[in-house]
Amino acid sequence: MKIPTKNILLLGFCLVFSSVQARPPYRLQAIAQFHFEGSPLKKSTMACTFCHINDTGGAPWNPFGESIKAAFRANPKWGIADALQGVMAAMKDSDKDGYEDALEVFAHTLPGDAKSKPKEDHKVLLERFMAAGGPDQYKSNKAAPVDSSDDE
Ligand SMILES: [Ca+2]
Repeated sequence: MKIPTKNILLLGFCLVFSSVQARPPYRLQAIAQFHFEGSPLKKSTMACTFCHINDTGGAPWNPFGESIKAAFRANPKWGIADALQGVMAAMKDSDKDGYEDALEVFAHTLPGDAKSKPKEDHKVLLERFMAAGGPDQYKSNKAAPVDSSDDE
């Protein structure tokens, strides 16, 4: 059976269009896992620019979003909850503003935008962060899948 060209073009358009849409489930998971207060329906609770360059989501991603993407590439079996947990545990400073991503999540600044960073002294903030539970406070409520492959 021959598929009309216009149907192939429509399918291609749908695939491309769906891949550039913001991922509300990712945002909702981040809001819950990072303990952000407020309505998840409001961008003021967590802006798309938390991970994306543009406030409409989609490509390109900011350095923090790129860190999450890198976690997915390194751990193909991870879901978003595992990736968020892994990036927090890495204590990396994705936007290189002197504050680790997890500290910025704790302080509610943007971990992927060097122009947004905590006003609090790094040492003082780190002490408060560790007293609150450190990176473990952003652990997923779901267990990360175990890699059972034998290719070490
Ligand atoms: Ca930072």
